[in-house]
Amino acid sequence: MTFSQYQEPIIHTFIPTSQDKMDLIERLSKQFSSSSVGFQKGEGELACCQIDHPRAKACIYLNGAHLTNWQPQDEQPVLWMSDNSAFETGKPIRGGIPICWPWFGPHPAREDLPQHGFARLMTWNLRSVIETEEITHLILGFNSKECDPRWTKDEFDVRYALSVGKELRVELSVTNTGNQPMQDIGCALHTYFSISSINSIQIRGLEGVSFLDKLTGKTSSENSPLSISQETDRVYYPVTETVEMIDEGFQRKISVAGQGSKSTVVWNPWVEKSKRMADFPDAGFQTMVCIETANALEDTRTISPSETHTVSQTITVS
Ligand code: TA6
Repeated sequence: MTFSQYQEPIIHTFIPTSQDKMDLIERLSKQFSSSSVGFQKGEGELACCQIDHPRAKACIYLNGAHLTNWQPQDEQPVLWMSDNSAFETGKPIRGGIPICWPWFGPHPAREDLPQHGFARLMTWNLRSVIETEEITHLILGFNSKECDPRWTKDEFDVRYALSVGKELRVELSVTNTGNQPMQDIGCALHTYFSISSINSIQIRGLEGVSFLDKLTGKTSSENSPLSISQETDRVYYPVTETVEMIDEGFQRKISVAGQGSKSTVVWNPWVEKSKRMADFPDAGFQTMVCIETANALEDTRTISPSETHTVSQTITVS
């Protein structure tokens, strides 16, 4: 079926089925498969949604609502994936776009809670698939009733919308469904970009912006575009401009536009930290860099009862 036949977007809304015998993949296929969307057991037999749209290919795992691949038509893959990543329910996937929520980094008060929150450890529900000539649009979600009560007392509904096409837009929306404010909510769309070589890129748009160097604890700013030649772990704040990465080797510019966020994280583990991460190849630092649209450090948010806070990242390649 070609896309020109579509007059209106086709909307498949997931209607929870009763307890049936079909396994997750069959159930998803029955509810949502269409010309650009299919479901299969991916790495580690985890359920994943494969998108094969004329404008772009993509792969999303229900584990963490984790986008592991986005490749626009006539482009190389834009996201970096670790060859050593774990693919196990409840474990973070290394690469693509991990969703860090409802805190970024270590939990501010509790060592027993996972780094970067629990959203990337959850198996999310697929809620809708919309297809048009330009994009395939998915919404995944979960709510506080599905969470381990040890993690949080807040009541919420989390939605993650992906618009996959010539450009990629990912949008994390949180609605406070309780009657208490949700305090100090942090997050990061922790995007791993695939690059030709760490020596061939330059990051623009952060010149003059203050950043916390997490390796030294010092805050400073630089007036020139950022090149990376050592371990880099910086939280820039306040960021108001689109961040651009120029990749001489791949002859492409990747633009990262954030909304609902004033902090951007730039990370490359370099040599020693790469060796210390079991799910990260020793040489992996040479072909990746993270540019993360975040609510980190002083940019965490309070979400009032019945309020919705949205953070989005729009990525374009030229
Ligand atoms: O965003 C940068 C960072 O906070 C680094 O400090 C490093 O820990 C990275 O995230 C990866 O964290 P992860 O828990 O995914 O290994």
